[in-house]
Amino acid sequence: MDLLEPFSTRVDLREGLLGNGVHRLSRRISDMRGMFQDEQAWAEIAAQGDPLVYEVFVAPAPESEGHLCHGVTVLHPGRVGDEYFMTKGHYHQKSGTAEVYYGLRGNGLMMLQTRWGIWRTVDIAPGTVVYVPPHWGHRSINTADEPLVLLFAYPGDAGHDYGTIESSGFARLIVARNGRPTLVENPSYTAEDPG
Ligand code: S6P
Ligand code: ZN
Repeated sequence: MDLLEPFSTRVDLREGLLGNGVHRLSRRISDMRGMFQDEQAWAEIAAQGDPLVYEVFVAPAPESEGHLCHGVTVLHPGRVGDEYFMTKGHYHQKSGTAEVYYGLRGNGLMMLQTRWGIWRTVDIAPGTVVYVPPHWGHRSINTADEPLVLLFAYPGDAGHDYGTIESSGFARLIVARNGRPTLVENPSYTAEDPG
């Protein structure tokens, strides 16, 4: 039997997850080509400083069956045009795997969607636990002026499918209207055919 040594990590609400072996991934505006509706605004922001949109800090749990991958996402505040900063969003490659998120700091929402275009939003704030059931694609959106910090855990063998969201998007967008987060239809969304 492969026996992994128990370990702990520490969450810092500004710096993310800290500890030995924590892996840090950063996505800047330039890494998110095609994800925001206003392509001109995206290009201007990418050319003028290319700010960090989010960072993911992953604890050193193996990405394999039986393990729980876990970590912290720090999603910075900002907008591209009137669309709030958000994560790329993905489905799990192994579609029947779920995920849990726990809000640590800030305010925002999770956008959830099935491949056939059923969508839901769930608010997330400090103390909120969001359950992402199997088969739902998910994206986090920061609707506030401070970082949105989320703890997450998902099965180690879940895997990530980014391609579906990259090519089809989500059915709804969250944009600022009169300073308030508002749900609008995504004109470029295409659902998969349920067959
Ligand atoms: C992984 C989990 C999170 C996201 C992170 C960044 O299953 O949902 O760790 O990876 O919030 O989002 P994304 O869409 O770039 O992976
Ligand atoms: Zn996920």
